[in-house]
Amino acid sequence: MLQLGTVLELLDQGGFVSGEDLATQLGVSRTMVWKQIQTLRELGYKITAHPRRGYHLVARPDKLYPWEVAKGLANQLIGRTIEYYDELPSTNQRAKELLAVVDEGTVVLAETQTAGRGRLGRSWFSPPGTGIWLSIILRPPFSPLELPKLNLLAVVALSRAVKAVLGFRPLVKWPNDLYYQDRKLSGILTDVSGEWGRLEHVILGVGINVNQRLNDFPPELRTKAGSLRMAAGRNVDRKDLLRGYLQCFEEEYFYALEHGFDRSLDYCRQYTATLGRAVEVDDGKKVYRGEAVAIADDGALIIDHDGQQTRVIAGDVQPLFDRDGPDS
Ligand code: BT5
Repeated sequence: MLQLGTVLELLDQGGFVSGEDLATQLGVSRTMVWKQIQTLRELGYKITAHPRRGYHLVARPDKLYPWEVAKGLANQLIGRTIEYYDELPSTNQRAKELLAVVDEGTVVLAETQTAGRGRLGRSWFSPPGTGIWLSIILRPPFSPLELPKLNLLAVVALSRAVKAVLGFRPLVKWPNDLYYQDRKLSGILTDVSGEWGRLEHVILGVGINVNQRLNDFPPELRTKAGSLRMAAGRNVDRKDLLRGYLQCFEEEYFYALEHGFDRSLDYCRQYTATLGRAVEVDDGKKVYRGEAVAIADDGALIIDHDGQQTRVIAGDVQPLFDRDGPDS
């Protein structure tokens, strides 16, 4: 597969490249070059061949092939290895199977998931070609108590990446979602393993809706899910966005390793889809109705309700009204 990336680089000069030149530069036979071109065509690359002038790369497919994502990505850890699949039940599940044999920072990626998972046994809609469904394998030196902050960090990195690549800034919805205009663009599912008090592995699963139109979502999601395309009003290059996300994630993660999570938490407080709103919070044991007033330094949400304040470490938050209040 590495060779395919090299062939593409040579073809990517804009014009025509002769089979002979390719063979010389790659140090292989012309038959081998032809085979590689065929493989690229099967992968969806549009390559024309002219008898005298040679090969010409006309178009690339809309696929998240590792060599495409790696182009121009200077990361030291995150996404240095990308395990790519056309289809998986769930990238988190595959990441779990690979834990023992892959390095930290490995990213497991699938064009579609047949059994994509949300939290608490819920399902995650992951159609082919329109989203980014990935898992990042981490071995962070954090305690399990820091997981809520790591979840938020993953959402912050995505918000930053969208701002950098597309120019608008989606908001962080505590504890694990990215929202734009009250629609969910992305969710995070973290699976962990380790002994008490120590995290051995973290599998950070990230689902990002990129190019879906409203009607691509199943009816039950149409009032609450959104995509970056719907927000931007145009088609979004999934490769650019994914590269941007891996860059922002590494930057945010390295910063937290060195200085802690304060910067990520401040971002959550500033660009929040949760704070200052009347909400209903279900922490799995109890349901609170009140106002989300703060995110604490350990990542917990503070709810003001019935004349008292409660800290919630993990749970589901539903706004009680639209953004503009009960009368809108
Ligand atoms: C999440 O759960 O938001 C975590 C989603 C994580 C998905 C990624 S994709 C890669 C990796 N591999 C996996 O198998 N999973 C991860 P939660 O907060 O429980 O939200 C789930 C709820 O969101 C569902 O019950 C639906 O109501 C809604 N939902 C499902 N698919 C959605 C979608 N594509 N976009 C927006 N909302 C969706």
